[in-house]
Amino acid sequence: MVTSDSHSFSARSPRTSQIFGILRKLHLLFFAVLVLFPQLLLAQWNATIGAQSDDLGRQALAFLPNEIWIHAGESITWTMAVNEGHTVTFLTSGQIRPPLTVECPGFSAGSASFDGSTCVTSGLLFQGDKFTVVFPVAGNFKLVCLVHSDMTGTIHVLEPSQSLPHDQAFYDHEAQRETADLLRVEGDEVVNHRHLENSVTAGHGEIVATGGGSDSLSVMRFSDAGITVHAGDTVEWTNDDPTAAHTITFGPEPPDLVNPSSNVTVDADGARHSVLNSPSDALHSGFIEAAPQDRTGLAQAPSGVTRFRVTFTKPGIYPYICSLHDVLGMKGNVVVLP
Ligand SMILES: [Cu+2]
Repeated sequence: MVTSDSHSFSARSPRTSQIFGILRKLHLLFFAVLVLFPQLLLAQWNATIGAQSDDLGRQALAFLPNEIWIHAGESITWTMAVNEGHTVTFLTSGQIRPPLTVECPGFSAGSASFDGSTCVTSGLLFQGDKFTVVFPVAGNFKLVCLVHSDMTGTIHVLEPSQSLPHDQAFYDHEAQRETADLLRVEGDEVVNHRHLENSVTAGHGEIVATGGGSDSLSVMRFSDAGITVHAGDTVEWTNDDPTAAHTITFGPEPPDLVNPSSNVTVDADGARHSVLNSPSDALHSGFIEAAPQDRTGLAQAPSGVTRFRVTFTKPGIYPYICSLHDVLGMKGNVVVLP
């Protein structure tokens, strides 16, 4: 082969040699450019936000996957796959987590750059939205969603001289595996395991840990969405989700979703309680949710208000919704017989 190549080179016309000479120079120039501007070799990575069942009731609140290794200067594009809203947020080390309405403060549209010195967040993203973050410097950065506290991840940004453990195909497969794990079907409906006769489970969920952070699953459904009782009975709703808030809302949604309407009182055991006399009456539970996770070094959080009771005095059909998740189909009726 060597002999043959040498022969063919020596046999070229001056014009052919000239072309080959230019190509060799371009070849060298190409490598010189890559040495001087290594970002031209940089990869663009992709990940997904959220997964959901066909009926929208099971929501995987997760970055899929939630741990990615990349090189400094590279970027990751997250694509939203679900109807539930999420954010892509990188806070600075030690930063107090801001309310969603305050954003980071401020938010970036479409893309941002994060080096650990200034927080970065997307706005509230919905199905089909994309958000790209460039990571110019090496470091290990925590990724969070400002809406869901147990939806976190880690981006490991390595120096270009270090090798990366995985390729995009691995992350695509990992995202599929985590999605299947979170959405695995244990029955379509929320299981009602209350001891009281007239009880409804108002959503349930679980938190799943990975090496990169936490994923969570929320089932956005009422367990017995057509419960039948008699006039004078009391129905009790309990939120079994470790992280998601829900509401029980009769009539129009009030402007303030967090707090209960003025016709709600508090029972001795801390559960909220009200009386409905007509299907046309308005009533709002406020957020029914578990207490946040306690942590050493932080003030103990008060117990969560996880229960709401309504006493029905008159027969009728009383439709209600979760004002946060009715768009996902979280609705029910209480049928009150005489
Ligand atoms: Cu809800």
